[in-house]
Amino acid sequence: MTEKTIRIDIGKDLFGANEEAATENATSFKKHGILAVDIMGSVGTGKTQLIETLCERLSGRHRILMLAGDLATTIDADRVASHGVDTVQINTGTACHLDARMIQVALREVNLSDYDLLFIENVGNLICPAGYSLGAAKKIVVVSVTEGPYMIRKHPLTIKRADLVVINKIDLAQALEFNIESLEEDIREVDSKMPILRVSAKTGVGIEDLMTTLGL
Ligand SMILES: Nc1nc2c(ncn2[C@@H]2O[C@H](COP(=O)(O)OP(=O)(O)OP(=O)(O)O)[C@@H](O)[C@H]2O)c(=O)[nH]1
Ligand SMILES: [Mg+2]
Repeated sequence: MTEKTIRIDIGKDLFGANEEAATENATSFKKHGILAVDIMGSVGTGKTQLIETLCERLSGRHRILMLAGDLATTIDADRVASHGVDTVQINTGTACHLDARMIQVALREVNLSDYDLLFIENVGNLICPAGYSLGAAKKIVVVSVTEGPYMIRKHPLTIKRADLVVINKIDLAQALEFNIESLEEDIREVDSKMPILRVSAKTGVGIEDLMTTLGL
């Protein structure tokens, strides 16, 4: 009897298939003139609030669609829809991230010619979404001053994959005695060239800079 061991690199296959779908998405967004922005970050850092504030400022100028990634609810999609923005909810069930195929399924019934700006709110955590490209032209990581001082050092991979890091809730920094400079140093330690913006999605501070950085 001969015994043969075949090593299957599931990670490579899974990520390879996702990369293919992500490339298809990117091609489709480009063809339709859509800027797609993937917004990642831990639970409660203000991803939805940031999208709401951006939509308030941009809905007169841009035709916006929002895809909300959430395990179980439509809460975030409903919040954004209350600003008159079209939304599609993706409930991932047990999956801790969106992937490129989920985006394809979610957009199946959507006429992409109706939009030029797509905000994708990824599932709230700083770990899983980093491994899965969605085909978005910009990946933003939202961190905030309420998560404690070590979140960058503990999650360098997500930061490495980002195009921009937004430090949100700066209106609370003083009350929490939060050292923003030290957080920015941690980000630069991971990527010395990473663009960083200080923002309060609640008060609107820094939102104009964010729009400029995104070319909106
Ligand atoms: N003070 C202050 N509160 C904020 C700011 N941004 C968001 N919040 C509040 O923080 C809480 C969480 O905000 P969300 O926008 O729901 O956070 P999220 O990242 O979308 O959360 P999940 O979707 O659950 O991962 C809400 O109560 C917001 O009102 C900010 O800039 N300043
Ligand atoms: Mg949210």
